[in-house]
Amino acid sequence: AKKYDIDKALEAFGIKDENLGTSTGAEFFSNGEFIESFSPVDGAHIGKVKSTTKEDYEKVAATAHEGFKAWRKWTAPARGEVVRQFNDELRRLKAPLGKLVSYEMGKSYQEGLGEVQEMIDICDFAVGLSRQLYGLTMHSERPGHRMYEQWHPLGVVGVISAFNFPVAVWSWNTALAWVCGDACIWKGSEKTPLTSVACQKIAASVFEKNDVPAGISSLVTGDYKVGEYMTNDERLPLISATGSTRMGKIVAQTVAKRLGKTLLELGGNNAIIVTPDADIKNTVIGAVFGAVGTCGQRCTSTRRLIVHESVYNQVRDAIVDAYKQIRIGNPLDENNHVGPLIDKDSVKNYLNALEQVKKEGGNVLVEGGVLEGEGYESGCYVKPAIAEAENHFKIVQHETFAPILYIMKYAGSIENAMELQNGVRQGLSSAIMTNNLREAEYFLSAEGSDCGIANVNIGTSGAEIGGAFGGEKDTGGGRESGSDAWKIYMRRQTNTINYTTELPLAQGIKFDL
Ligand code: UN1
Repeated sequence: AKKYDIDKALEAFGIKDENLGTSTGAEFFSNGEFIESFSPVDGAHIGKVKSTTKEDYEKVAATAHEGFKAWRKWTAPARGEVVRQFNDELRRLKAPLGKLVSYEMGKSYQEGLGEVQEMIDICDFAVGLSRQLYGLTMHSERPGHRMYEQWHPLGVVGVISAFNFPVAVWSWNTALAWVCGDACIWKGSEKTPLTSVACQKIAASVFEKNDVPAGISSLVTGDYKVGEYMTNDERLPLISATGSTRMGKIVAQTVAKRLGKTLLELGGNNAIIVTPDADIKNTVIGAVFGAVGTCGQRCTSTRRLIVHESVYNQVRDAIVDAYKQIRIGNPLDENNHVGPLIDKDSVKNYLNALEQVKKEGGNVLVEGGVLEGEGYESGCYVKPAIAEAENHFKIVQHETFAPILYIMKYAGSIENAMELQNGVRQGLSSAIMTNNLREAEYFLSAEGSDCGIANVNIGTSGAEIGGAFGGEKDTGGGRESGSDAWKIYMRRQTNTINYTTELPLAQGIKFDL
């Protein structure tokens, strides 16, 4: 296969020099150590980006804060127009950005394109939203009074995103926050620093052309220490963070200490329930894509398959059979379904999980393992595995960010499957495969799935941007993307206006002077 020319690819975004890493939009600067980026695709060193020091961060936060004061005075549709132009650039750069995501992160090129498509979609959504930041009006209990609420820009929003969706999750937050009138400081994953720089360059070019104040799109780079600058910063009223539950608990506590707000999108442990009335063909497609897509590194990846005993053997055999067709290899080659894991630490976690499930009594149906030889030199390519396991196993209760699918049996009614599905700490995505209306409606009812996402006859992953995205319990409770998720990026104000010559008090209180 022809080697991917990273220098040429980066040129598409205007990335040339090496002193990249911290930016308020107008310029890149940094005094920190270099963070090296290695591609999991071929192990190549593909670039380096400087990390953000405390002093750098101070400059970014101060600029963003100043920028916000000007940006909030722009009308929302005018801010929407900037996002529209940003979206034009995304459409123009969809292929190179999708490829860069694929090369730096390791997901298939199709999925890299899909991720950029999510950016395009959320920008479209945000542009429309810029004319729909509606508040309610209410009837006052006092005569000659009018009451309504309005939504004002919130301030500087901190966005901490993960390697697995290195560009889309940033845009879910920023596209909305920008039309809402906020400035954003983004810390992307230190595992995918080049894609962050590419996004920042695209935004900066459009923002500059439109004389958007400096700091409205800001980028910081680094590990958890840079995240701590953000979570401790009182100038940031909202921190939106995507990542592990462990990380989310730390972020939540730190931000809560200063009474800031958090939007958390943390781990999942997503299951598909397969009932006796399931369409087996669609079940197989949904489950296999859910389990092995993005090499099992989506928050929404299918981790568990809960299958009714009456169809268990049939479903198990069909899925094991489907795994034989999976092509693992260079994700830029469109013939491959599955690319590498993000890095060797991740490979270690994958191997540990496989060992653990055996130790706990699991029965491996499709053996895993690390691939070696030509095309697999990075050491990050692994075989998607399936194990028969029980829900209470420690390893099944834990989210392993890798293509391991646990399959388990349920007997009797849908209630039993529901108990298994909800019997984990995480609550992001869930699905049921059934053509039985009663089962489907039960699954969607108050007694049903306790997840933020509950699907019927589709898998657990691949949510559209139009809905609110997020989940309950250890998933953190946040909602981003569509529906009314925009409200968290604004502050609500209730206004009461008296247009009479009297001053009546609420609750009928008399106060005569
Ligand atoms: C994530 O894994 O953090 O629903 C986001 C999906 C994608 C987004 C996943 N649209 O699978």
